[in-house]
Amino acid sequence: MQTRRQFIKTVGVAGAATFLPWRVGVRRAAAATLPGGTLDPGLISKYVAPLVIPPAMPRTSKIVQRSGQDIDYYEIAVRQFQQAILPSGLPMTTVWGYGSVNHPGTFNYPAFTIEAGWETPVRVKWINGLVDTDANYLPHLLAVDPTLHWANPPGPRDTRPRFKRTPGPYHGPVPIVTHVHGAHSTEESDGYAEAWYLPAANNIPPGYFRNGTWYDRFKAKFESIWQQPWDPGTAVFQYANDQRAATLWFHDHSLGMTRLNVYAGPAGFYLLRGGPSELSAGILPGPAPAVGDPPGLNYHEIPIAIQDRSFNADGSLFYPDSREFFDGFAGPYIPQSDISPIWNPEFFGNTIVVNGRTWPNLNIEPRRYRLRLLNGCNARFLILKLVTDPLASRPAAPEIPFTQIGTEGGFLPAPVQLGQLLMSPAERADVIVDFTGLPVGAEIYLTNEGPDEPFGGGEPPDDFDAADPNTTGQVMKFTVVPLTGADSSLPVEQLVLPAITPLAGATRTRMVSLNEEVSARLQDVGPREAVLGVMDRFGNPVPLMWTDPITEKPRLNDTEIWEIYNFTADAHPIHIHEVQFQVINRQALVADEEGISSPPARLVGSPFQPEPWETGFKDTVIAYPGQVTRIKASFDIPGQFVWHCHIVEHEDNEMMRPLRVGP
Ligand SMILES: [Cu+2]
Repeated sequence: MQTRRQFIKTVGVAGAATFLPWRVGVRRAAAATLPGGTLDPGLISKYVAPLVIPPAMPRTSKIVQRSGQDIDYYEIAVRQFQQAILPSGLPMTTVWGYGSVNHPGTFNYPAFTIEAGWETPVRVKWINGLVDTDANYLPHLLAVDPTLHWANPPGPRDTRPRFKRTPGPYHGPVPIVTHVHGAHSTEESDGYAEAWYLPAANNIPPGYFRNGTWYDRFKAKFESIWQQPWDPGTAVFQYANDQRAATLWFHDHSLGMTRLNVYAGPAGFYLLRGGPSELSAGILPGPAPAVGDPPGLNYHEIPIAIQDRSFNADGSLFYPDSREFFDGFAGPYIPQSDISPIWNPEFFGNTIVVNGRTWPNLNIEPRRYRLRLLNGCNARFLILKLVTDPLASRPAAPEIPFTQIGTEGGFLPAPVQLGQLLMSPAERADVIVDFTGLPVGAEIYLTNEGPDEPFGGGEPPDDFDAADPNTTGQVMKFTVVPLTGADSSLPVEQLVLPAITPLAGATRTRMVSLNEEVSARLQDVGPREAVLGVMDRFGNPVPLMWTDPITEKPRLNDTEIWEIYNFTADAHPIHIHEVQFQVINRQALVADEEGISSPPARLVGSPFQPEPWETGFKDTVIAYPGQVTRIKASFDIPGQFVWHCHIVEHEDNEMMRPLRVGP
């Protein structure tokens, strides 16, 4: 959603890039900084703190089963703590993060990495530990808008409550529920948005709902299957890990407050290894962190979570506490109008935080590295490049290529060499970067040329301005240090990736729609909410709310094509739970000069193929404005799931719908 509309000229980014020879020299560029908190991002020194490589999460125990595979068991809480996100000299930041309750040193933002083995189930007791030392609940770090359709513990739960006057933010106990993004989960373990739970605090106000509408049902189901109780303030989920080896991640998914819970910190990598869709050990650069590693071990497989954040001068996280921040609209709000008082349609931070630190540096050896990149931003699309001059005019010529080998659902059918990586929120890129031959002392910068505003496709500078080169246009630095040992990983030209078994033919094609709702009563106010829906047979979208009857009801084991019609001005990263899907193609719709399609939808031209990096399995796909995006998925686990936009501000305000597989 944006006020500035751009003409959508091109789609995606060019795969073929020219690589310039090594060069040095830094030029100054100037651009306005995004508004944010009271800490000027220009005052934050870059590349002074080392990148934190999240260690592996230690298990609580191994559960030995009489029959079948043993289970890796974890007890992981979300807690509040302080962390040095800003460089030394600046204050610490209060954040939330996951950690093992059996290992007190493991609480970190982002979380330590869960290392999962193929077909070895992982069971996690997810604990809502958002309490103080007296076991009283902690309120949210950020302003919770109680006028959305949200968890609403004061009740009625999981509703859009009614108000006689415009309310302030909710300060009560915080619901959480964790979703492993990309996991082939059963319903009771998927982190359904209405299966949230409050902490088991001493002072939960009387009459408050302590868990969401679906919690008790999933609790009963899990307990009957696995004979492990869900204690108050917890949920126990189990993941079969019966999917392709892949880069998954976990984060909060509570109804109507995911944007705030994730922004506060709880997220981490979940790496599934092994099985027939894995490469033999030693082919790719390694090692990755493992439990029990000696200190000082050099890692050559590194997960990198990129997030934008803003800060206040006291080190606290900044996130808007009023709608006015977004578009200046100062009211009247609900109930005098239909505009929520606090919710912002999107938020763009003015710093880049990588693995929990602003603009870190990683010392690298002149050899190959495997980087597992995650766009963990709320709303920001990233266009990443490796360059030697972080302030070069944009677009910069990429100087070191990425060889992308995997995406959300595991390895691609073949490596793809790319000059830049386009990543929407929640997408992952598993890449090899070859630093071989670089001189000791050389400095390489990971830069971002995505826009400091909603993305609608295309490239800078024609379609949008690249991110501010001084702040959000920079991500992290790599500094070359001497090689410590031979690189035994295969050169990328010799890589052969595991085969892809395409999904069977589809038995049904389903048309769904992405829509933006403006105020019904006010003129010249920006978006009120973003809405998913279906299509009627005349090509008109039928927007539907979270509470409308379920329309996406695949039969068990059916393979379906979903045609995602985008009637908004922006690209949306669409995520479907339970499945890893294939991108079939995209096709243009008749659109106005700004690239926006108005109903009824009319297809134009021929369908075009997915990008080379979209040819594996994915769980999140960019649906561009003025287009239909076609994906194919096989729904092989029955139950209640969701599909949604992964711009989490959208997801929180109606851009999520239930998905029911089977009866
Ligand atoms: Cu969206």
